[in-house]
Amino acid sequence: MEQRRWTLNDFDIGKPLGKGKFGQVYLVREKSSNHIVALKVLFKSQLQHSEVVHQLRREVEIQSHLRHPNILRLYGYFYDQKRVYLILEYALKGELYKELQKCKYFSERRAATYLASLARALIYCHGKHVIHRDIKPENILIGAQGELKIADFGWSVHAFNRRRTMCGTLDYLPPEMVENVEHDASVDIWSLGVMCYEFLYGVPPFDAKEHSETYRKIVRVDLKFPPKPIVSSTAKDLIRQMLVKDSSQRLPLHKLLEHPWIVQNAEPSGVYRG
Ligand code: AK5
Repeated sequence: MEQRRWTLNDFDIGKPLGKGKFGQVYLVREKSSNHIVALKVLFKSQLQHSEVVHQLRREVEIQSHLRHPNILRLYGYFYDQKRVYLILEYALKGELYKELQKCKYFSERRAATYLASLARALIYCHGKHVIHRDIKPENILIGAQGELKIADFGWSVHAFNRRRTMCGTLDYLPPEMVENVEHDASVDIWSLGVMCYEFLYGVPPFDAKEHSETYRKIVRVDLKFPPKPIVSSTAKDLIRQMLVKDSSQRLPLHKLLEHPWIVQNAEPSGVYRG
């Protein structure tokens, strides 16, 4: 999929893969190469707010510079009068949150393998001064080999771009973001800590019925480990080192890769095959 001008006529449209924010995603085949990709269709009428258009432009710009096996590729985009189309890598095994729902929670081997692959993807992003800020199972897909693919950069920013208002779930956000103070790449360490907990327990750590209750738990770092399912103390140690209120004290991602729980449990190949 080289750089060129695309139109809808270049693709055979297959089954819908799902409905994301602002649009529908289809499995499609590029006619001349037979390449299978995912095509996201965004309606311009729903992108009217200049804020969203700005965000989309920024995202396409950021994505075009990222190449990593654990980050879903954005190959290109095109548009017509009514729609904007994003040409995305197709992730064969679908959505991570569905896998988690199906299994309820993951084994330590699976969780550690996933965590290490996400840490490597984020180390790569941070090296390019991109902080993701929206790491959660809903934004992660699974490729043909079982490898994770961070898929949605809808809220990613370049590191010099700080502070903004938020909407949606608070569950994965660190104290400095829910309190809307300055933040940096260490926000992604926090979100990864939340994900690690969710992989092992099936629910995020600050989950609550009320938004206000989740907010309170996050800012106090009200972290509790239920007795069931049984989780090793090395896993809990790692989670405690990531979910630290003072962002400068969170375990750096390269140290996460050296943590005993990761070293002992993660597949060296970086791929969980079950
Ligand atoms: C939209 C409006 C405003 C930003 C955006 C950008 C990059 O991935 C996006 C955006 C994605 C979305 C492949 C599967 C899917 C599935 C997706 C589509 C995922 Br299911 N099996 N294989 N994809 S679902 O939408 N990704 C993206 C790099 O909409 N940005 C501002």
